[in-house]
Amino acid sequence: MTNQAGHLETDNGNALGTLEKKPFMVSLGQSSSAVSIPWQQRPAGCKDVVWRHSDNPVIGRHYIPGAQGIYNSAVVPYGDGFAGVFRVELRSRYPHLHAGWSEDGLVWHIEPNPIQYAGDPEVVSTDDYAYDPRVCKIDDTYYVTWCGGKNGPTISVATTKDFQQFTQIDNAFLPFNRNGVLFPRKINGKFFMLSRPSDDGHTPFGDIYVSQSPDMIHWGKHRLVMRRGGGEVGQWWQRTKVGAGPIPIETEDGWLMIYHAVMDTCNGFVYSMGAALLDLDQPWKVLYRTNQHVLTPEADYEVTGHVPNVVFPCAALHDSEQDRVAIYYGAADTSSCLAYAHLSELVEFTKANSAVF
Ligand code: BMA
Repeated sequence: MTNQAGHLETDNGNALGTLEKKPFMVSLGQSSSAVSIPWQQRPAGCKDVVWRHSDNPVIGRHYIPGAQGIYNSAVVPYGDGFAGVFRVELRSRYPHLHAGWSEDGLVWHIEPNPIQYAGDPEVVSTDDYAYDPRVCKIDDTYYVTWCGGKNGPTISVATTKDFQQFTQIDNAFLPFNRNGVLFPRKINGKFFMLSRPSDDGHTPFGDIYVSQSPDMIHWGKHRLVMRRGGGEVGQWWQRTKVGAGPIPIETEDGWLMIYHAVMDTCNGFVYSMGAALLDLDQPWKVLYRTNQHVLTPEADYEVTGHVPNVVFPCAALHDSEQDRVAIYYGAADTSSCLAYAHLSELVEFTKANSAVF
C-alpha cells in the first residue's frame, strides 16, 4: 500500500518509506537506558497488570511487500535505537528470519531479504525454515536463537555484532525442540538456555527445561524448570504446554520469565501469557508462577488472523529506572504487537498470585 507521497504505508498508517536504511552504529555495549523504550501509560480505568499498546498491531501483516504475516519476533536495544530479527512469511508461508531496525521501537525498517549466514556449510541453514527468533546480548555479542529446520525442528543459533553479518553455529539441541531462550549473562561461569522439547508437528505437550554450556556449543545438565498442567491447583489456561518467551529479566526477586501457556479447547489451542520468577543462581528452581494469565487473546487482532487466539511473546525491552517493560508479542500468527507493564508491579503480581506446581 502506498500513500499519496508515494511512501510505503503500513497497516496502521505509518510511513515506512521515510525511514531509509542507514549504516549501523558501531557502538556496542550501550545500555538499554540510553534509548527510550516504547511506552504508554495504563489506560484510565484499566486494572490489568499488562496492557496493550493503543495502536496495535505495530507491524501489520503486509508491513513489507509480499508479506502475509510478520509476527513472533525479537527486538533489542542497539546503538541509538533498536535492532530486531523478524519472522516473515511471504506467500509461500515458509518462515524466514529478516533483520530490521528502528529509531523508536515502533516504526521499523525490515530487510526484504532473509538473513544469510556465514559459517560451516554443514551447519548453515539459510534455505531452511526458521521461526520464533529470540535475540540475547551477552557481553559484546548478540546471539540469535530460533526454531530451525536444519535437521530440526530444534534450536538453531547464530551470532552477530552488527545485525548485518551473522554466523551460524551448531544447533544447541537434538531434534525436536523449540523456544530456545538464552539468559543475558553467564550464571556461575556458564551460558544458560531455556527450551521446550517437542515433537515435529503441532506438539500437544510441552514443559520448560534449562541447559548449561561452557561455550555455547556443548549443552548439558538439562533440568526441568516447569511443567504444563496445574489442574490440581485450579489451572486450565496452562494445562497443555508452556514455553519461555522473552529473554529473562534480572530482578532482585529472581529472573522474571514471561512465558506462553496453552490450553486446548473444542476450537483448538489458545495461547496466553504468564510470568514466573526463577532463582537467580539456580534458574531451574521456580520461586513464583502466576496462577492466572497476564494477557490472553481478546483484541480483534489476537482472536482473528492466520491462527486465531494466539498471543506469543518473544521479546521485552525494560527500563529499570523508569520501572517500565515493553513486551513484543505475535498476535494470531499474523502481526507484531506491544504490551506494557510496570516491572515492579509485574514482579509483585507474580509473587502475590502464584501457584508453583
Ligand atoms: C507454536 C509455534 C508458534 C505459533 C504457535 C501458534 O507451535 O509454531 O510459532 O505462534 O504455535 O500457532
